[in-house]
Amino acid sequence: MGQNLTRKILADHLVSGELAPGSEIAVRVDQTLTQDATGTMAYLQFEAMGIPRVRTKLSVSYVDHNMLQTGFENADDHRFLQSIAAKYGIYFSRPGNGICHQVHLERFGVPGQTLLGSDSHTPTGGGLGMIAIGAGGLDVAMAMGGQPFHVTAPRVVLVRLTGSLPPWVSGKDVILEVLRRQTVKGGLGRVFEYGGPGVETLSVPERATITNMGAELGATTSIFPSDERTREYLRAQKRADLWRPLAADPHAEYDEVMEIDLSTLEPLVACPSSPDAVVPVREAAGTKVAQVCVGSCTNSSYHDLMVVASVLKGHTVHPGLSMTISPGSRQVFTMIARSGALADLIQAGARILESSCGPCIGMGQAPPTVAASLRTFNRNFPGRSGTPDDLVHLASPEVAAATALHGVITDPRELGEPPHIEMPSEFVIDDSMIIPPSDKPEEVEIIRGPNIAPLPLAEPMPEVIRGELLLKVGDNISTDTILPAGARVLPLRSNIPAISRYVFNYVDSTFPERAQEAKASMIVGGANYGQGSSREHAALAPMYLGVKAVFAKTFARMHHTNLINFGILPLRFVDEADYQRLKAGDVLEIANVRQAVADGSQITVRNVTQGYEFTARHDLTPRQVEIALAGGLLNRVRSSQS
Ligand code: MIC
Ligand code: SF4
Repeated sequence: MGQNLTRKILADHLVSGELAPGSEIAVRVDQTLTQDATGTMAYLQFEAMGIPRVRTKLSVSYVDHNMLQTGFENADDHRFLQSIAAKYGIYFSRPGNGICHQVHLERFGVPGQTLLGSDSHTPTGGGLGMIAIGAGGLDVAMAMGGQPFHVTAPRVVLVRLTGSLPPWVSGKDVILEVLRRQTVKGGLGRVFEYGGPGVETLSVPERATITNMGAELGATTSIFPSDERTREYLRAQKRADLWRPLAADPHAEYDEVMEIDLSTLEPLVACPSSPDAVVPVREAAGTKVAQVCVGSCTNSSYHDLMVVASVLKGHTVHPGLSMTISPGSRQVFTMIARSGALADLIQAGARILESSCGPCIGMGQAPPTVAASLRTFNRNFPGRSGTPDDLVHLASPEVAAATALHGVITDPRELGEPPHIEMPSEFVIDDSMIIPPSDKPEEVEIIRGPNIAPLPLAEPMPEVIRGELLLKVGDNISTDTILPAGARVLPLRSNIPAISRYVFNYVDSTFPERAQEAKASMIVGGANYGQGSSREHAALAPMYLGVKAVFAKTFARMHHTNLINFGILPLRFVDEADYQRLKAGDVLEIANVRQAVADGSQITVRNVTQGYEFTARHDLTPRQVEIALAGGLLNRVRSSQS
């Protein structure tokens, strides 16, 4: 049997471990990326390591999330990031240059290399044949310091594509179909590798839309082969020299296979408030919409915006809604401007925003109360838009354009002939907004604004964990629920004491105060706890408030690692019935916890309030056990240095 592509690239980068699904492997990291909302922490952590220059082949720091400057915080953080980049050997993509994943695809991604990014949508790079994985900032800092990345060797799922997409159906519909079938929990521990004859019908930006939103499956990553279409894209980016063909061997072995006949797909939409609540657009058609937003790292390529502009040309967006456009990069922005498409969009009444994440992360454009918003983005978790009880739908640029014209969710196939948009044979190349690192690092001073607070550290794990169960939540709780983003909260990403006041803000605004009073506390979640973003703040801030352990039916990959990295013990129920029995307010105790964690995976927990015991288990690898005992990865690194 031949090898699949995922295994080949992982084997090429394997530092230790065995490529058997479920076991821990350490993988060499070629490239890293950070964005500003997770980057400040990552660089503070990198600085603390005392390493003079990054040890990767390439590291890039982007500014794309914290773009609204309603106070000094974000602007100060941008200057901090710029000075850090200059000093430590990192390329700096200035605010205005675009969304990290879009720009990285255009200017830096290399087929066959590994990329670790402090953002969950880093798998966008899989569209170019990279193994591109999202992780917490601390893991990325370690990778910049030359350490390998530790991850569970994944099961590899072949998504076998046949046929070609019908008119008005695009890459977004492919990934929405995968989400419909697999759900937001379906990707745990898996890599989705696309193959089959349908692959060559998809351009790199379409592939990148698919791998990008593979993050919503909870997958480790997603990847496409590197073929003639990849070469064509890299040539158009004047980077053809970096191309190399990469594919699975014939008759390669996979752990699972799913088939998608592209020609049978139709326009799809994810309904509020989960990316897997997918139905055909025709079923949601007629829903009144107050807002249409085009952009985000999922759908803001040149092709995406040209489709929207062609549909809107000569019309005005429906009076019942407000429409926004955020181009994915300065390259895309420049090209739609030069082609005249930007004028068509402006003329149609679309509100043109800067090239950044913008409304996707609640940085402005919160929709009105109890009104549907249709977005080309990747997430519609409750409240993420900035409006509590929001009704966010996710769909393709084609559906967004049709909806913007009609004021109600509209199947674009009703519009007649689709526009024909060619992939440019040459993109506009101008890297002048990417600042290379300084060649005199000793002369660079780090600029630190007052928003940057010292990083709190957890205590080593005590002998006994005893605390009140402060909150019980259900399945699929995302990090947007644990620690919201948005214009008010995001500027506090460099200040853990300040941001911790927003932990579980929309679920229980008394949580931070109660947690601080309790000194030691616990949380209970259902399945897929902590899905969504890579933000380690969703672990750091609860740790700062005194949370010692989280019980759940299952955990999402990145949040599980982040909890361990920041000294909170993640525990799973052995018998899920124990989830039912626990009540908020119960006091729980784990005696001899250090010994128990070190000795095996079974942990006995006493419910002091209700007077019974139950068994929980941890899924920590021996390396993670050491980290947990030390009270987090930073403590462990420090103790190994001293
Ligand atoms: C997101 O889409 O939720 C973010 C904002 O990009 C996060 C990172 C963050 O919280 O800073 C992600 O996806 O990892
Ligand atoms: Fe930015 Fe949204 Fe993409 Fe996250 S998902 S990186 S907030 S555009």
